[in-house]
Amino acid sequence: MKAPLLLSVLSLSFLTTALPNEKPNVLFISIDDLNDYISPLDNHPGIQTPNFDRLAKRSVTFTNAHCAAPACHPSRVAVMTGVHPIASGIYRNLFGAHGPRWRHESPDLEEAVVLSQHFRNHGYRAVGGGKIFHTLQWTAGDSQNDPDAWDDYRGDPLDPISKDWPRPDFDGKTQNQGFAGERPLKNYYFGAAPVELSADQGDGAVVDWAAEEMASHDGQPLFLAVGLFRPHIPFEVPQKWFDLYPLDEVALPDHLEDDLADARPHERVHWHQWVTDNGQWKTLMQGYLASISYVDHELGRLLDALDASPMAENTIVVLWTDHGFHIGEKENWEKFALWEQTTRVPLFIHAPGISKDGASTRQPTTLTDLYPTLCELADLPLPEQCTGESVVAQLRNPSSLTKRTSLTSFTFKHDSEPSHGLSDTKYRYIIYPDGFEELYDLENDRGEFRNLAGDPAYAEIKAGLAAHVPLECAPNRTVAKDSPFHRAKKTPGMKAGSKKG
Ligand SMILES: [Ca+2]
Repeated sequence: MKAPLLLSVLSLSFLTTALPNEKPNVLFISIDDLNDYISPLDNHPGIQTPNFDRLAKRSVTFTNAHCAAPACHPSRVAVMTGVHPIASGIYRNLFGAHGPRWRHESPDLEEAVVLSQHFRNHGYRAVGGGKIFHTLQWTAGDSQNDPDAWDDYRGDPLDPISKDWPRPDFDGKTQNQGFAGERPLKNYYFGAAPVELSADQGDGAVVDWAAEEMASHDGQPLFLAVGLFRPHIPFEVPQKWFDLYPLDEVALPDHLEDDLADARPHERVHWHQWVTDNGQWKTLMQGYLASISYVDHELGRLLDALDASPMAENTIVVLWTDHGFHIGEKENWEKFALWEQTTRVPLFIHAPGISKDGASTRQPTTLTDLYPTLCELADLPLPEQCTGESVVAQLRNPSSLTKRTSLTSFTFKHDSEPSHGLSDTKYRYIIYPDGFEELYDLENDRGEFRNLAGDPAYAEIKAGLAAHVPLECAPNRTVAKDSPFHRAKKTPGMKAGSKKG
């Protein structure tokens, strides 16, 4: 899957012409659990994301981009190492780490060069802040970050976000008070509520830190990674973002009674049951939309800071999110599935003098393509470990065709082998280890309601997509308890090393 060397060399000579004697900086923005509701993509009814529109105007929008795995940890390791889960075996979340335990979970990753380290190895200063590798607001110190891959990291690199986020006052209520049945997760972590955030809290604090890094840019090329945590649960942002979405105007996603009758069940049916039993669907949608507008605001502040900095003209800007998100689509919540709603991610790339800004491309891409893309744009060699392909051709000419499909892989809880989901420009194909298949026509069935896999009229289309399913995959990895980065300490709501979350 690697880009042909000759092509890279040719492209790079072009780049050198565009940017004489000066390495481009990289502003690498990661957002957690943000799906395609934003205005440049699906434009969910009523959504207010003016800064994503602003970013879309100054970059190429990849409208058919997919995560490599539909969960935080495996998606992020795949982006930061350039190694797809089918090569590493990291398909699921693995909790209870304090450092890059993934190096010991997968023998294929032990010596992997992290993206930021690769830039350091070639003259860059690499700094990070917020959630880049996996961590959570409520699992202090449970982090898979690699502190050695950065010149500097904001705060504690092995606890990069938990201290930033205050919780609302629930006035002594228990998690189940006033609700039927047990709320998923504990202490309102699966919930929506306004919270007061001061300037030095939440994602705003990470943006402030990044703004200072950009303002003090001294000429050494900079790789700046900024990880924003909302709209990840809990949907807790200031009241003014909730006010944008009055509850009686909140639109639920299109949904279909018995939608799962022709699909394979997922892991979160009981979450949807709790939501509908307690009348919380609109409330949670409101909280998610409010959290999206909050993070849109922080994105705007980040772009303002870039534009006011010495880096304004010579900076590659990449924005990606680690997977899609369900707010009840297919009776699912969050992620952990292989439908397009779960795997499709916002992806925007601006490369000075290269990208056809304001355009979009429907060509499929997987987030493991980011590492080789950034290498090509910055004229760095491509590490042997990388499994993706550069998308610089689509940056130059967004209608430029590829023969590839996207590839997202995941091991479901009760399976021992991975399942795969693939997209071309029109169809979505999913295959599970038991041979069950799903095929959706995304042009005519955006909600993935009608599984066409058994329809003879689509046999050829299905076979064409099935031909891209990998024949061999790394085995599913589990927690490496003998790793020096393993920690046994339990965190609220999570058992160390559990597969939950
Ligand atoms: Ca995530």
